[in-house]
Amino acid sequence: MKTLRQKFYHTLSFRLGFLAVLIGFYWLKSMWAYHIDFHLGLENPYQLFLTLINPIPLSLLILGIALYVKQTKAFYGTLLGLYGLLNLLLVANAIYFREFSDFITITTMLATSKVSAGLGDAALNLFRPWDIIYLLDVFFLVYAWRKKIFPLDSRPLTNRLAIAVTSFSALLFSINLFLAEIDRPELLSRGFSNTYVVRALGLPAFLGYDGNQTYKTQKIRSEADSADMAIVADYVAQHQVKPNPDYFGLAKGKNVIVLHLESFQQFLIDYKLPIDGVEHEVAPFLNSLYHDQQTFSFANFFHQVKAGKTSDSETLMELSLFGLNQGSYFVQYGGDNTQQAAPHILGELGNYTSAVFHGNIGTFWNRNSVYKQWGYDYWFDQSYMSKATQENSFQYGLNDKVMFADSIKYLERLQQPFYTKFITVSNHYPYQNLSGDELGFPLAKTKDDTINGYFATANYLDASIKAFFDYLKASGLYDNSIIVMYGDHYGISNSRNTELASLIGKNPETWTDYDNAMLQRVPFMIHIPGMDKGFISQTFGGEVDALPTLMHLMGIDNQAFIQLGQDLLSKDNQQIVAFRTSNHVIAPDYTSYAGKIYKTETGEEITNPDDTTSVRVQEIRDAAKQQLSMSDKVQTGDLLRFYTGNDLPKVDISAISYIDSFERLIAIEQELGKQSKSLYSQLGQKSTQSLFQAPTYLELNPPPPSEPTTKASDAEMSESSSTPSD
Ligand code: GP9
Ligand code: MN
Repeated sequence: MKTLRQKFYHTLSFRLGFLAVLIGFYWLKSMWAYHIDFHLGLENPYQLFLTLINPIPLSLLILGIALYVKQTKAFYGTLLGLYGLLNLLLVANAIYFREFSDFITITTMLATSKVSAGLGDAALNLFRPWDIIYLLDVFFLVYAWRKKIFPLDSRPLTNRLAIAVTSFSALLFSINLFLAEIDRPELLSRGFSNTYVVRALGLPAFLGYDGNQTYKTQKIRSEADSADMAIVADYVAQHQVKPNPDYFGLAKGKNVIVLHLESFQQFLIDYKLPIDGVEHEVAPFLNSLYHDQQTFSFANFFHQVKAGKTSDSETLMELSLFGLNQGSYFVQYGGDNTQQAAPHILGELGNYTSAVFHGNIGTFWNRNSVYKQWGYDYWFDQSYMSKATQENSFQYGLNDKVMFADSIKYLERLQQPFYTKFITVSNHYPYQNLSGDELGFPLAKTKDDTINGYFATANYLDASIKAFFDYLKASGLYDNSIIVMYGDHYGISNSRNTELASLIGKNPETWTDYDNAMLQRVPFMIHIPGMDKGFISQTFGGEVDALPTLMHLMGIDNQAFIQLGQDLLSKDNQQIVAFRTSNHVIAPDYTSYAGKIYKTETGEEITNPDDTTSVRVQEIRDAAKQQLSMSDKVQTGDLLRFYTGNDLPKVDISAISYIDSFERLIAIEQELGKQSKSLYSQLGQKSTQSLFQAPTYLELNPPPPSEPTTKASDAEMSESSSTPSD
């Protein structure tokens, strides 16, 4: 009688047997990835069943290619090579998913050089000790090879048998596809979400599907024409809302300063981090602005980004159009498409000078090209600022205080009015980016270091914003500027939310998708110094609504522009917030998230909706879908090249250069002479750089004298004081 081990070794000694064992390994690892690393949102046992079968057909198809190779070593080499590729795809996705909650697409792969500059440390941080599981088969194979536990099979399969295996795998895949369609009709033609495809068909199928999508996108662009533009223009005309006369033009002619609050979520507003019975206010300065009468604050404002994260938020905020369903709009289209962005509109209609300040390299997210297309006159990236060192920066750029400090030199030379954007970055994943005297804000004590560090970096961001406001006031810029602030996207991804739950007074056991949805709120505040009409609005909106809101405050009616959002201060706002991810939508009455329906006010799940509810939920789902599809038409078809509804000229990118910007600013000042409206000129050629003061955390919160010394001296004091009276 053969032992089990002998049987196993015997199986391995056949080409087909060895292949079957590899498929077995791949299956096991896939199960681990599906159920531990990915969040596939399985809704029923049938979907679970699909995940159990889907790794087999395509791994058999792919590994089966090796069966056509006759020569022994070449066969094993090909087989292991293909096996390595399959596994690479699996492991890379498992790690990628941890931060992006999505799968790697063809475009992500093609764009990695553009987007991953400096990802190094962050990527390392994404590894987990249990990732060793993904290497167990490698250990086994190395062991088997060293110990020669089975002989290599030198008998090739006949072509007929190899073809039979290929055909069998194709048949299995057809069955898989058929079963998947039962669960989700039109799975591939309608492309609900990447997650749906992976959980039904597996990763290689998703990659193939995605490749086909990418090819089609290129085709869409070349096939689009002015008739498509007319459809979108019609939609926009029907959905635009009238400005609110109470607020229209309130900020007309003022400088606009946009502050991008990296990864800052709305739950941090008014939040106090409880540690050992002591509460620590995370964002005291932003909280004060939030409640200020000079600020329009929005309590129900949601980010709408997908894989393009920061770049998606910029697209939404400054084009009032969405990013893409896959990858980053900046990377794929932003450098080429005709676009009517905020800096260009204000430049043409209000003679604004525009500039972006950010402490990362200029190529990240393809910004060097995109900002030109958007008509930004200046782009002050890291090359215009301090040299990055271990102390003053991390992999995504300079610390915010350094970035603000180094920006003043250029800001004070800009002709007014100006439209400027400052992109902060210190509060960026993995939230361990501070050092030296900036350390000190208490770390939370959960099992997840990403969560633990988040509050400290957010507090640093808050302090940086305060320092910048102090500068604006001291320099005088404050009085004729408005300051727009927004959180770009979540900082804590859904996969970590149950760990976060207890810190925000929730029970991780009863955590729902509704809670995930509500955590996608980010701050949106428009601070207008000297204005007293500010309030905290409960209106539901998203980043796509920011530009119409801003334009109306600036006194520019957005009627003639292809902007998909609605002014949040208008009385006619429809308050339907489309998420870019997986058909989620939120309205004041209902929230539809991950296929479930909730009452937005209470979070109560509605499992058996009555007719009225169903009709209404369908209505908001359709509205969101339509808005996204209009955006996709514009973005992927490059439709604004056909738009004639306003006379905004196309941006002349050949007239824009981001080299020697400081010299050009000075030349403009000199040319204008007495007419120069830069702050520097207005102050009689005096620099305001020294007015920016950003005390460190330790300076702001000096530690109390250390415990033992205090006790010792207390004891001494009481001893010495008590002795005489005795
Ligand atoms: C990089 C910064 C971060 O320059 O804006 O982008 P993100 O990783 O948040 O998309
Ligand atoms: Mn970001």
